[in-house]
Amino acid sequence: MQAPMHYGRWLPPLLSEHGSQIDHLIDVLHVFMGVLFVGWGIFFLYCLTKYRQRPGHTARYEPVKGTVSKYAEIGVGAFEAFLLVGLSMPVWSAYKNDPPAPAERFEVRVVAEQFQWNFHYPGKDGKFGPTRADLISASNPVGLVETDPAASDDIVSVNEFHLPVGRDIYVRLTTKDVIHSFAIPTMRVKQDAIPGMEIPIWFKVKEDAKSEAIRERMTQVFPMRKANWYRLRHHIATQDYKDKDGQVLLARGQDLGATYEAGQELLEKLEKAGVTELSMQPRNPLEVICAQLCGNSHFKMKAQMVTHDDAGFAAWVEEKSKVIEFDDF
Ligand SMILES: [Cu+2]
Repeated sequence: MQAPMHYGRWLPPLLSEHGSQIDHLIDVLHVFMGVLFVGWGIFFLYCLTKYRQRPGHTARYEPVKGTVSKYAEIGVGAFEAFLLVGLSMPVWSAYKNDPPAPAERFEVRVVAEQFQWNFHYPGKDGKFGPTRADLISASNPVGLVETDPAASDDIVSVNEFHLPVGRDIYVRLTTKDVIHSFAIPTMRVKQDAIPGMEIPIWFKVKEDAKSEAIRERMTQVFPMRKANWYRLRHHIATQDYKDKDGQVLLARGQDLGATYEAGQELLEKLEKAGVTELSMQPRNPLEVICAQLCGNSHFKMKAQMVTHDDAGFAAWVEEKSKVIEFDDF
């Protein structure tokens, strides 16, 4: 049994190989900004009281010639230069100058649109079928040329991003309409998607970060008085909850229902049946979000991310490739 995991109050769990240096940078920046905020705040309050208007005091209009503030400014400037040149640039260059080799990486095309994420996989042959803008439709969201042999086993998945763990993932990112931003908080991945451009971004999901394992590690026990539908609507039960006659009210793997009313009703029943706490886990702990305010439904531009081991991923590819072939006939 691995240690429990939760989103916490600071950064979300880190599930990619490259992310620890980025986290370190974020930590250092926050501490520095905190020091500046408190320091300047104290100075501001000091000035407000010391130089407030009162009888017998007149304002002077020449600039102040204080040495303390001059050295403080120089110190802040120097430290900011260090943050940029000493910390940020090395992290950035280590990451950005070293894309995984074409022979080793696993490529996925990601096409953003208002308001969904389309994922295009090459399928079992490892070759992407060609795409054309004029073929784009509701049933063919990336405009795949379905008659092309390379396209026959391609997989197009809408709002579901399946990936193998422990492999170099190389995302080729573009968008059909406006600028979006491809963001996976748990992977420390964020990249703008620009119309007319294909921008690569790469990362590696940690070996132990399979969706299933993460879900188990995120199991949480909620006391009944803290349970409500809004809080738990994306959670599933980890065990059966029964009433006094032994009838199952909430089965293992199920959620509290699709609506607030249904959920609250179920919670009342559970409470009446003597349930005092609920053991729940997120249905899907990983997601892709859009980090660019891209229109009125930006908030729901989300994809579920599902991470598999190699065998699980191969099984998914097998299953999905079949569906496409079936559709073609
Ligand atoms: Cu968007």
